[in-house]
Amino acid sequence: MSNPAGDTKTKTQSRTRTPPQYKVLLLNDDYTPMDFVVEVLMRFFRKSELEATRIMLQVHHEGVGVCGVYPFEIAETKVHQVMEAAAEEGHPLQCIMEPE
Ligand code: TYC
Repeated sequence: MSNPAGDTKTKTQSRTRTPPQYKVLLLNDDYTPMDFVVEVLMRFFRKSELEATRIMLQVHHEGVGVCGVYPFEIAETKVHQVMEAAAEEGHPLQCIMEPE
């Protein structure tokens, strides 16, 4: 046994375990209305109108922007919610996730 006394912690492990985190990203396109993107950021990512507008404009100008960082299943749910809302309205908005 590598730790016979059982009273020390392996140095390579973090003391507080946090689940792996995933960035949820919005991608720019030429057709989705700016107002719709702002609404999505407020509704699904709980952003203020000011912050939602800032993120939307960042995506518009730079091509991609971070909506938030979450554990895997929450990130996955957010991506589905955004894609479903966009599809319902006929917008080509793309939302993806990637490891932080
Ligand atoms: N580029 C879009 C427009 O000019 C606005 C937009 C912003 C679309 C962010 C998608 O993730 C996006 N209407």
